[in-house]
Amino acid sequence: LTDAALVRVSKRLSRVLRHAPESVGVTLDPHGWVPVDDLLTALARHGTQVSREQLHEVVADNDKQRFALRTGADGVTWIRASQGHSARVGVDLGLAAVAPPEVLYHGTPTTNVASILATGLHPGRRQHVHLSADVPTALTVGRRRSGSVAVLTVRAGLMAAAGYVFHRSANGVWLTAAVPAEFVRR
Ligand code: HQG
Repeated sequence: LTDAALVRVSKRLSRVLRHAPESVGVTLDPHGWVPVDDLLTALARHGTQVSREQLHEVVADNDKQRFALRTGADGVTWIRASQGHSARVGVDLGLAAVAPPEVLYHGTPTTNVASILATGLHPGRRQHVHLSADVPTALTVGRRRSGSVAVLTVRAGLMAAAGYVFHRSANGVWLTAAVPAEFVRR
C-alpha cells in the first residue's frame, strides 16, 4: 500500500474499532476484539476493500502501533485498537493497574489550559484521559488540533499514592479515568 493508503485504512480502522463498530455492522467482544475476517468482510461491504495482507501491513507499519493482533488456539486472528475508545463503545481493555512514573505529560491546545487548570483533565467522549511518558510525545498529541500547544505536567506519582489507578496501553499510552486539577501543573 502507498503511505496515503496506509493512513487512510488506519483512520478507517480507528473509527470502526474505537468509536463506531456499528457503522459497518460489526460487534466488538467485551474487550474490544473482532475477528479479522469479519472486519474485512464488513469493510468490503461498506466500500473499503482491504486484503488480509494489507491489514497486516497497516498494523505493522502504523506509526503509533494503534492496533493489536491476537491469534487464538483455534487459529482465528482477532484485531483491536490498543487505546482511544469512545466511552459509548464501552470496552474493557483488561489492562492491569500499573504504578506510573512520578510525572506524566499531557499536550493540549493552549486554549484548553485555563479550563484544565480550573477543572482538571476530563476524558471527554473517550473512556480515559490519555497521558504521555515524555514531552515530545505530548507535543505531538497536542499538535493534532492546533498550532499553539501547551504541555501540562501531571503529578502521577502523587495521584497513585492517593489511590488513583493508571494503566499503560499496549502501545505505551498512559490511561486514567480523570485527573483532578490539584495534580495538574502548567
Ligand atoms: C481536552 C491520539 C478543556 C484535552 C493521541 C484534549 C492520544 C479539556 C481534548 C489520543 C479538559 C480531548 C487522545 C478541560 C481535557 N477543559 N479541555 N477540563 N480536559 N481537555 O482527542 O488526549 O492519534 O479525546 O486536553 O495520541 O488529545 O488518535 O484526547 O485536547 O493518545 O491514535 O480535551 O488520541 O491518538 O481530546 O488524544 P481527545 P487527546 P491517535
